[in-house]
Amino acid sequence: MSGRDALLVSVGRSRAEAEPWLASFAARLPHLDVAALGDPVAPERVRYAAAWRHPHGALADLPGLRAVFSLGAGVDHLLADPALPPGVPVARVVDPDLTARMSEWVLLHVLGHHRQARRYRRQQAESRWADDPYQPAARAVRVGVMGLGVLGIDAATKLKVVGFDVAGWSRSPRDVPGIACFAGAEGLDAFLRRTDILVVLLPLTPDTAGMLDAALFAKLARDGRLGGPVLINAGRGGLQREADILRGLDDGTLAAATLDVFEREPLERESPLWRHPAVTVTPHNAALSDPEAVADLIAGQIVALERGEPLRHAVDRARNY
Ligand code: NDP
Ligand code: OXD
Repeated sequence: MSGRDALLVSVGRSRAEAEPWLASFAARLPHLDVAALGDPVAPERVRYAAAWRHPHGALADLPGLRAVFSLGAGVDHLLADPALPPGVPVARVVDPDLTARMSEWVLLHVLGHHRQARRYRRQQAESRWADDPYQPAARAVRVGVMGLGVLGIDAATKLKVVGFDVAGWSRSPRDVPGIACFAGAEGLDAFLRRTDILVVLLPLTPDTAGMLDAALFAKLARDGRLGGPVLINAGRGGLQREADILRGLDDGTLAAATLDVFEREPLERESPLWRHPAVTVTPHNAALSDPEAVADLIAGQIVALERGEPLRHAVDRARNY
């Protein structure tokens, strides 16, 4: 084995999952050995790690580790590892390709609820020609985006361009042109009260875990034009209480839901969410990380670090995102 610095890549549980990433990194970082978890690389040679849902403990005992890169925008999968070395900086993906994909998904599903896509699919299956003369204009539909970060701001801005009446909610106060901004626990109720379609793009942290529950759904607007509030979650499954979503859909607290993320993934075949007529399920693919784009980003970050520049897109480990 060489004595060169190494990048350790850990994706899921098998080497096969890591394969496309290994090739992408090796092509961009010829001065490093690019190793998969389990490859024979001396721990002290590992300077960098790039990980997505790695086995907990796999990044411990690497004395030369300078930075850990998430292969996605979220870092909850890394920070949940109690053995993640405490002093090592963690960076996440901020990539225009990923951001654009997420906004496409959000627009698709907000427009689908607004223009009653499920209803017309059902009618077509029944060969039934029936119109709804009371469809509201986009400007009469209030969309609330939870999380005004990289993804939330892009989605909110594009929803505004379509014509929706858009608000956003974040931890600290934000000023986004054209968007009514609310912040913190003190701003949450007012934000929910004016929301017909709730779009969730929050990270999973100890503060946000489980917050999409019955109490929150009960605070959404009851006077909207869609026959009841709609939930759209592409943040993380750990944000939501699925039993409360199902109860809310059945008792009318919620009119419909589109979910890309789940308490347990893959969503179990037995989950009633698959079959509920008011639920749309997508398989955690609202915004996939493209190995080429993300390898470009991370390779650029490593080269910049080696030039002595600060790590870009580092997360605040005390804040958990
Ligand atoms: P950012 O870190 O850029 O933004 C996070 C936003 O959430 C910020 O506005 C932040 O507030 C807000 N926030 C965090 N904690 C709280 C809180 N306790 N109360 C209120 N607001 C809070 O993240 P991104 O926009 O890049 O990504 C968001 C999440 O989307 C990721 O963490 C990931 O979980 C998910 N994701 C899902 C994908 C999918 O395919 N389903 C793909 C990519 C990402 P503030 O502005 O004050 O910091
Ligand atoms: C991400 C994701 O965080 O794909 O990037 O969920």
